[in-house]
Amino acid sequence: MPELFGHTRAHVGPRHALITPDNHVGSSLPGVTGAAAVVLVSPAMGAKVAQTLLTFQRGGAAHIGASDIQTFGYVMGGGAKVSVGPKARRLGEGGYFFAPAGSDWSLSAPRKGTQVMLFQKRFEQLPGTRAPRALLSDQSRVKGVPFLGDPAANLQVLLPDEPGYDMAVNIFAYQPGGHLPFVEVHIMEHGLVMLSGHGVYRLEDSWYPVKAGDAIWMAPYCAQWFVAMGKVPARYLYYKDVNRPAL
Ligand code: UGY
Ligand code: MN
Repeated sequence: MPELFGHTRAHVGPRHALITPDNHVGSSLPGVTGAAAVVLVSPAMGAKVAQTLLTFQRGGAAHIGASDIQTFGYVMGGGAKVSVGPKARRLGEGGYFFAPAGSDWSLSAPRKGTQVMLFQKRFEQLPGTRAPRALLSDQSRVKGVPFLGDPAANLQVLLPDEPGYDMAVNIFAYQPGGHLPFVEVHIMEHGLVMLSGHGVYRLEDSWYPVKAGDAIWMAPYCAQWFVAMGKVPARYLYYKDVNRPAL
C-alpha cells in the first residue's frame, strides 16, 4: 500500500538506519555509467562500510580500478558479465563476486534493469594470514546450515571463513515465524538488504516492519533481533566486519 504523502518508514539515527525503496535518490559514482547508484549506507551516516544499489540500463557498465577498497557484489535481479582481475563470468540473479583490495573489477552487458548490491570496505591486512582472493560464484553453490541448530533459520556464508578476510557476507533465510534466537549485541557492524518476504526488525529500542528492498545499517553494539512474518519465507543479505582485533 503506498504511504500517505509526507510520510515514510525510513529512519536515520546515530546507531541504526532503515532506508526503504520509496526513499531512493540516485547519485553518480565514478567508474559507473548508464546506471543509477543509490548509496544506502556510508561513512556519511557513521558507518565504516558503503552499501550501494546499482540499477543498470541496457549498455550500462562499471569499471573500477584497483585500490585498498575491496568490493562484494550480489546480483539482486537481471544479469551481466562481471570480471575481477583476469577472471570473468556471466552472473545471473543470485550470482555474486568478490574483488579483493588490489584487484580491479568491471561489469558489462547488463540486461536492462539489472540490480547489483555492493558492499565496499577498506581492507585491513592481518600479518601472517593468507590474502583474500577473487571470487565469482552463485548462492546456489553455497550450502546453508541451520543457525545454532534451528531449521527455521538457515544461514549461507558466501565468502571463505578464513582469518585473512576482514569482511563476511551471508544470506539468512527464515521460515514464517522463524526468528533470531536472542537479541544480539556485538562489536560487528552490519549493512543489510531484505531480499524477499516480510518481518519485524528490532533495532536498539525500536521495532520496524520490513519487507523486500528495505536496507538497514546497524552500528557496532546496536541491539538487533528479527522475526519473519507473513506466509512466505523471509531472506536477507548482510555484511559484517570480522576477524580483526578490537585494539
Ligand atoms: O551474523 C550475525 O551477526 C547475524 N546473526 N545478525 C543478524 O542477522 N542481525
Ligand atoms: Mn548480528
